[in-house]
Amino acid sequence: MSQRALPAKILTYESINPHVKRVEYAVRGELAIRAEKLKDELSKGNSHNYNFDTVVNCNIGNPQQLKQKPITFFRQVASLMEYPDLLLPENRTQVEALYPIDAIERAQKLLEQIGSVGAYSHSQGIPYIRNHVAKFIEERDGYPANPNDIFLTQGASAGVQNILQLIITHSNVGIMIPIPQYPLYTATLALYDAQPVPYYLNEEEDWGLDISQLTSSLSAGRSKGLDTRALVIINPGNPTGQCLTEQNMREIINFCHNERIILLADEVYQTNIYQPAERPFHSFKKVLRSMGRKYEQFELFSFHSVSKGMIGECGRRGGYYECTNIDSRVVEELYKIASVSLCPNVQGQIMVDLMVQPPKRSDESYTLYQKEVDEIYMSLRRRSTKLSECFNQLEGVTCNSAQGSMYLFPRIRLPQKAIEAAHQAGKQPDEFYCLAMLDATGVCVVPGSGFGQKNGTLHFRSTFLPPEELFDGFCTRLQRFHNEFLERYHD
Ligand code: DCS
Repeated sequence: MSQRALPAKILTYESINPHVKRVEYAVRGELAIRAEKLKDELSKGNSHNYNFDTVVNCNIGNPQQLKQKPITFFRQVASLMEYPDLLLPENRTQVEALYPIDAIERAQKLLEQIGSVGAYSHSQGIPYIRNHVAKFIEERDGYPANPNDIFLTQGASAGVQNILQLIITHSNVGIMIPIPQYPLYTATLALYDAQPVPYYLNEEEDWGLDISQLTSSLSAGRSKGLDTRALVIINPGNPTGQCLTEQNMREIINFCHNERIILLADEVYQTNIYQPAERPFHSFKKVLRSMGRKYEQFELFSFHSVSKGMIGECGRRGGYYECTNIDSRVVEELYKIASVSLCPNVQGQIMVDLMVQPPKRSDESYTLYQKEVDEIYMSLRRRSTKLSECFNQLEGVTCNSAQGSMYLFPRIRLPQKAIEAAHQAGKQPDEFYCLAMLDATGVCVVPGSGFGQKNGTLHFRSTFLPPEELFDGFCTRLQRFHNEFLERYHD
């Protein structure tokens, strides 16, 4: 009897979950992989093959990878939490010589509440820290917050994934997402088998959000038979950097209210605001509360993170989400989901505590803390302007300034010959351009196609996080590359 040969492996590319295969995440995609290879080459001393001796990662909003220094007070507390024997009486004199008294006191209080950072904590997040988060939200917004509605998470990513998982009940569920968007959203929708319902941001209006876009996008989704249940807003935007006006936010809330749509407000860049007078940050929670009783059942999830702002503690994986007007039985189910993963990592939770309760004016650490935050902020603002000026000088490139966040999303216009060459190479034209830029300059950016863009337009996303001293050289190299590229593919 002939036996059919079985594949050697049970788990093959063909046999895994097809939803996993549909996931795409450009921020760590082909460009980033090529950049790692180049770094490896350079570290082996092969720099003579290239026009540059360092690779600059502008592909990811990861400030400390690009030498941003951590906030001293935060690391002081974290280090005492990591090694609490430093707080024993016999070490006191030495520790007081090294650490300011408020860092010591903060660590002592946290230790009393938490115990060892090596122990699992409450699944929803340490209650003491959730109280601080609620207080922070109350002070930011001027409206009450309930610690029981707050979930501490492994970065904002884990929170977004949990909430989308909760909302997606079948494969015809539609989730409204901005285009361009941060690919966490399309990736998670692919994973949980739901359908993106794209709405387009308006590049000509500084990437503003036009309510008529929401209406037409919703009807387009409905005409495809989609059950659209939620709307994602990224404010300030990634990759587009826009910051919504309060009036616009009211319109969005009103739209969701009329259409019975849940709002997901991704507010991880809430302190990365570069035009604070014209475009201050408002949280959706605050705007919602200011709209009165009519909206008292309005369902909102808001996300925040320690990865962004002036903190940039991406590797700590700390964040939280707040549930507003969510049915208590649904919150219980979210607790159950959180408990399946036991708890968010404890050092990440501590970082959230420090973010929401930084040193106060009367504390010993205040002056240094404020100086560090101000320096990072001013430098980010300068860098955002310098880089957008640099992009705007390139032929055929236009770039809006960043009202917030850490990114610029310039539009590029490529000659037809370059577009044909890209297709011949099996690449998207923006990807082709970005790969050529990486090979010529060592600067790694992400093609616009990874975020979505209006048909017929091409972009790339660059962070403005590299250290300031690299900027001039960086712009000169970019200029040279761009001119050569245009010349090579001249129509
Ligand atoms: N939401 C937005 C809008 C983000 O930009 C990011 C990270 C996250 C959520 C998730 O962050 P954490 O899980 O670390 O809290 N931004 C990615 C990016 O575009 N570059 O770096 C990471």
